Amino acid sequence: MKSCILITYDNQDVISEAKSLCEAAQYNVLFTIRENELHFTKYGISEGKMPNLEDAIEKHKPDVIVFDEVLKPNQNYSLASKLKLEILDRESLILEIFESRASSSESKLQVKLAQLRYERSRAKERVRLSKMGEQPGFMGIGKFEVDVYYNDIQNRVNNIKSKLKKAGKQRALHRQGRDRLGFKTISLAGYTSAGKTTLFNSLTGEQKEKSAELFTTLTTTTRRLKLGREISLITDTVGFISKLPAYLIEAFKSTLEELIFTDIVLVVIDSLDNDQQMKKKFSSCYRTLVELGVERKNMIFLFNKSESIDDKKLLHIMNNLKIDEVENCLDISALTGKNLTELKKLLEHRFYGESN
Ligand SMILES: Nc1nc2c(ncn2[C@@H]2O[C@H](COP(=O)(O)OP(=O)(O)O)[C@@H](O)[C@H]2O)c(=O)[nH]1
Ligand SMILES: [Mg+2]
Repeated sequence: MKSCILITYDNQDVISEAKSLCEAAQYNVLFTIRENELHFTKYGISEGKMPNLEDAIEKHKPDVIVFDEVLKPNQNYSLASKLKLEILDRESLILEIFESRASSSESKLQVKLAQLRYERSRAKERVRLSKMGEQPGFMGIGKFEVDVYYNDIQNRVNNIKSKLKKAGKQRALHRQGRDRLGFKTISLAGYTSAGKTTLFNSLTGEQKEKSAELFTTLTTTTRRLKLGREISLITDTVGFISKLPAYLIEAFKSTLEELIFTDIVLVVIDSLDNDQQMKKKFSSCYRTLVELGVERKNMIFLFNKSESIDDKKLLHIMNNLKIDEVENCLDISALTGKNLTELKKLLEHRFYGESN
């Protein structure tokens, strides 16, 4: 795992999302710098805060800086040369996450397409900087015409788009391959920082991978989960991300889609969010799942972080989200373990019925 210093906004929800994103991209956050404003022309971060940042770098020696906002090429370049470190802005961090999660040929193409679009939106500016001598040796080619570079990206975009048209046809086949081993499968969905990974670890934590050869398809985000005497597979998916720019949505959906064709989707909800936020996150998450073809009856709604929440509050949350299938939801705490045994029982019952 690599390490980073995170620069983000001074807001608990934003910080917690940004940290979860870093974790999903396999960066250990050594230190967090909180700012009210990250749109300063030169570096994104204000020049006044630069000494604090440099001190933190000196002290923590991170591999990279994660900047939780979009940076223009000149800002990225200025900051990187000033700090002598690689800078990942919010969108390139998200792209890294998608890249690491994409496994079907279609989702790999979608991620590549998004990367090229990210690149394309910066192409002209980068070439301009390189011509001005502000970004010497850009791409190791030296000075060259903006059109050549831009057209090259455009050609690659077109090429991928035509490949995607063909890949679409393979989707159905891919889905069928999901249950190749005959195990029941579960996936975790929900917003970033709702507690999916914590739940994933709590549920699977103590279980050792004994018969590794049986589970060659397992990755770091899919593990086996024992339910009674049966074994199922559980997958931690890439979470829903706030403020996802339009050009990243297809890549997001395709990386999610290949994981979501499971017998059950556990929709993890952060019970500590306020009503409005919770409703907004839940509806966009629910809508996307339905769009991807997940049926409501195959979803189990989990009100996580509920260790200090009473029944009255719980009813209020269910009302707010218009969830009335009591048999399909559970208040849990991934952190304290509250109702995790009940969750396993619920899954066991769903999969194997009374006989087990
Ligand atoms: N209070 C409380 N915090 C939790 C619980 N589950 C997760 N968290 C915290 O929520 C944050 C995000 O959790 P994480 O599992 O990374 O979320 P993910 O982005 O959905 O995978 C972490 O700081 C967790 O410690 C819980 O049940 N109760
Ligand atoms: Mg996670």
